[in-house]
Amino acid sequence: MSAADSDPNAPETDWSDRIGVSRPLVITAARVIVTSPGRNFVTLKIETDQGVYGIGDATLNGRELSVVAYLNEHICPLLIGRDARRIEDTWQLLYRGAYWRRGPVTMRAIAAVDVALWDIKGKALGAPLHELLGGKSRDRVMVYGHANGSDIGETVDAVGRYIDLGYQAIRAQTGVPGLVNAYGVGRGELHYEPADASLPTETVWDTRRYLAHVPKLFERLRDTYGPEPRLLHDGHHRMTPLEAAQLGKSLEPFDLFWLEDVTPAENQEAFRLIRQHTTTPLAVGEVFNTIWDCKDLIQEQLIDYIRATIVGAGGLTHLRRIADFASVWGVRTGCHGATDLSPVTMGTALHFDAWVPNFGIQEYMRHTPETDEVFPHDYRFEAGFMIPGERPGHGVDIDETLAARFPYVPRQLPVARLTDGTMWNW
Ligand code: CS2
Ligand code: MG
Repeated sequence: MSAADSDPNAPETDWSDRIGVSRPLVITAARVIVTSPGRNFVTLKIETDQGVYGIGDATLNGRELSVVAYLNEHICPLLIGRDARRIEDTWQLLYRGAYWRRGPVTMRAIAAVDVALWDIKGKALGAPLHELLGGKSRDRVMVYGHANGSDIGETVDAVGRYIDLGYQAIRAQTGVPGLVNAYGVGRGELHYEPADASLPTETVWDTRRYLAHVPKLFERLRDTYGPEPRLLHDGHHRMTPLEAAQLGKSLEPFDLFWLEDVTPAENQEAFRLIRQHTTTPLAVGEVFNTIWDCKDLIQEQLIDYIRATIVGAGGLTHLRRIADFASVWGVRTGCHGATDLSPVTMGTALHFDAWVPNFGIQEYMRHTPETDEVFPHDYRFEAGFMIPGERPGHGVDIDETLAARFPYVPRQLPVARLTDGTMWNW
């Protein structure tokens, strides 16, 4: 939904004739806005003495308030008086200055600052971010949607609905016989929200049943829709390296676009074993927050797609570094784009996706209508692709009056135990 769609009278703020970057843009305020239009989002708004402001996403699903505290207590005071033009220097200050480097909380706080400063730079120059990055490498960005069902039949039908919506790439997840709630099987058609309770919901997992069942789903999908659709699947960290290798091998006949998060990737070496056994393309990285999490995976070509995101990996400044590093070894981008990443991240990611030469695909889980109202934007979906905006900056705003109507709601992600009670990976 574009800003004009949400409010046809929305002022087209043309900053280019007002500011430029020939003079300092002094940061006068840095405020954290928490809103929950259907799910929690954390947004940082940075204001400057020239009137131009920028916003960044700092949402960490299930741990939102930890980033709020990190920003309010340790970052925002540092920013006041700084020159907003100095994006790189600010990034280096917040990364090296933390001493306790890396981690999801720190890097999301840095990402929020980084994206807000890029937004300011774009507005000051009157340029959309893809122009600041080096211009477009493509006019539209291929995306994939999430189809799921409680059983194979339902999932096959859901994939058909996504094909009818124009998607050329679809992630398919299905219930597993004997398991009450398998990963990725949502409630309702479009808006799958895993953070479903104020304390973690306990789920039960059985990899053996899962490994026996998933190939049947993709066999049915290929029998039904043929070789054309790009099919994806998310293992969501559930397997041991050998189990992951078994799944990759069993899915080879069905020509997946990628198999994601097959095993917890703290152990980057695990992917050497998996790679020895299967040619199914591998994607990993939505939980990564710096290049150090994926350096070995990339330079040893153990993966095919890197899923690190704008909000998760320190913003545009760091994600650009990861993408350039990945391009040296032929690894493509495949940014995470779940509903728990705000439209600010989606808007910024689409500028990145339009520019990045080693683009792979962009995940696109639609936000709810109330979320789109709180975050007016100028990107749009069109027949399986997203069209990035042309407004200065990342093109996403926040309606603070509307945001205030949706107070924070405590929510946490589920946890998973094996059938014998062993705590496992959700
Ligand atoms: C999933 C995510 O979209 C994906 O690939 O792994 O939806 C993930 O479950 C959520 O982002 C967790 O908050
Ligand atoms: Mg995933």
